[in-house]
Amino acid sequence: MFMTRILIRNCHQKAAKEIERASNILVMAGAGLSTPSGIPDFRTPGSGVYDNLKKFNLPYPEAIFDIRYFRSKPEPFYEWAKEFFPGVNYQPNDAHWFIKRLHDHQKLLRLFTQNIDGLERITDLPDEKLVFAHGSFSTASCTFCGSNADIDTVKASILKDEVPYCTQCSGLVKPDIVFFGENLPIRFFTLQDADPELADLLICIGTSLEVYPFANLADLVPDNVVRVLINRDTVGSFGRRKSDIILNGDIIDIVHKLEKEINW
Ligand code: CNA
Repeated sequence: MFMTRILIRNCHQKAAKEIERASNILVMAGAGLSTPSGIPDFRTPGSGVYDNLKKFNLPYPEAIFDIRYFRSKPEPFYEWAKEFFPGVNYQPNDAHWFIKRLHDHQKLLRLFTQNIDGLERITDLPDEKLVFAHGSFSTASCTFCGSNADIDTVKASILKDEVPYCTQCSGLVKPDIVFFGENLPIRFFTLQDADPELADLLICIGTSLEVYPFANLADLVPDNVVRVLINRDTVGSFGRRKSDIILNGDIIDIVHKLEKEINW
């Protein structure tokens, strides 16, 4: 017990030292980053999005984010979107602010996020530092003709329980978040090629690393770059490289410990 505690404390110290040393930190994040804000992740048993979808009678849980299912039955997605539209019900938590602090200390190379809740933007991280790998609610377009739609009008419709239609072709309009069956933004691929080579530390936070191609990013940083995992469980290839630092536990507890070590 005593030994375990010492080891865990040393891990936080080690990670803190790496953060102090680094000046180009690549952060990759997933739904676990936002669970402390009250937004359920996909897979945590009992509280994840997929466990809360029973009322929609979906043929399979992922259908809510499947473009083919959406075209035939868009209401479940709009009902979900009404709850999670950025800035309506949820606010950034201390882990989002920890990433902002990395930027304030000129240490953040980029934050690649799978999250579509937009909480990173609310911390005022500049767009140039952000990659919304699975899109975001900041723009919207027609799923039929691709025309851009005014996001404020789309938001107003969704909040009023009205299905938004395209003004050009009457097709279904949705915010530009990436559904299963749709391509990731080009910005993701461009920076996925460039950033790993520039990074001098990788921090992976709150993701099961089960969704590709996003999950690949963790393996694209060169072997000599230390990788820090902040997550309840050990995921992906973490632990396979000798220099990996694995911080298992609650994200908020961990970032508080790191900030204390760094004296932020
Ligand atoms: P996931 O598969 O649900 O994994 C989340 C991971 O975070 C799991 O390993 C959890 O154990 C861990 N975790 C959750 N809460 C905590 C916590 N408080 N402390 C420590 N660890 C925690 O989610 P991924 O992001 O890996 O999956 C990718 C999907 C989820 C993407 O397509 C996202 O768009 C999608 N998603 C996004 C949101 C959002 O925008 N907030 C919410 C739900 C799903």
